[in-house]
Amino acid sequence: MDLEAVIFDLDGVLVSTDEYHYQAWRKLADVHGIYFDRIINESLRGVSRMESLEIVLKRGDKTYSSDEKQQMAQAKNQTYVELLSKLTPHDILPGTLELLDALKNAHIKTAVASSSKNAKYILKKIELDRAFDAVVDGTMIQNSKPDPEVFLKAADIIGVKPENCAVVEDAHSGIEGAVAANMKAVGVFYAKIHPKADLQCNSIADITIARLNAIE
Ligand code: B16
Ligand code: MG
Repeated sequence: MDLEAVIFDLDGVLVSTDEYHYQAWRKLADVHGIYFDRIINESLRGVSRMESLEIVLKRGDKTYSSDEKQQMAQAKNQTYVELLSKLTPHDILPGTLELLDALKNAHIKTAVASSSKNAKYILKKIELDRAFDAVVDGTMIQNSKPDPEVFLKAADIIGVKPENCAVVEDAHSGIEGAVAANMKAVGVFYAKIHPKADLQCNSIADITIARLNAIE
């Protein structure tokens, strides 16, 4: 590919906030007597807060009003934000700073494309809030992954054609979204095995510019 930009997912790619999402959903589910485990949690990756709640509630046997659902989503977010307050730059996943430096030296643009409404807070906590050419978060989109909107918006802001962008994702929904945006998809962690991933890496530490450029 002719690589001009790399668009990064946030939760689970740059920082392990995915574990905090799990803990916060787990607490909410326990309070309401709903079964929840790490396998169900996997299906929430990249999915918006309200859509995630609907998936969690499917395991329960009660129906809730939309006001009750709003309160539940708020309670989950409160737990999550409390956990986020502990974040420091030490939580940046290994290899991230090195890759960002290499991309900057090669004049390749960078962006964050996250479904999270907390993305800017997280980036501030880990002191990466000035590290990217653009940040598109859950407050700026109508449709979350697997919709391509978040990636297309990021590409538009940095002025790079979708086909010249590589997306780094840990979510199956994110790989689907990247492919739908006509971008190259790099799967890490849980998305490594996604059949549509153009490049499969264990983590961000395995990504090099040479490997990205070698994508067909
Ligand atoms: P919030 P990403 C996504 O972030 C998470 O993967 C997903 O689990 C979460 O539900 C979603 O953000 C919304 O997050 O409740 O903080 O707005 O992976 O797209 O960076
Ligand atoms: Mg993610």
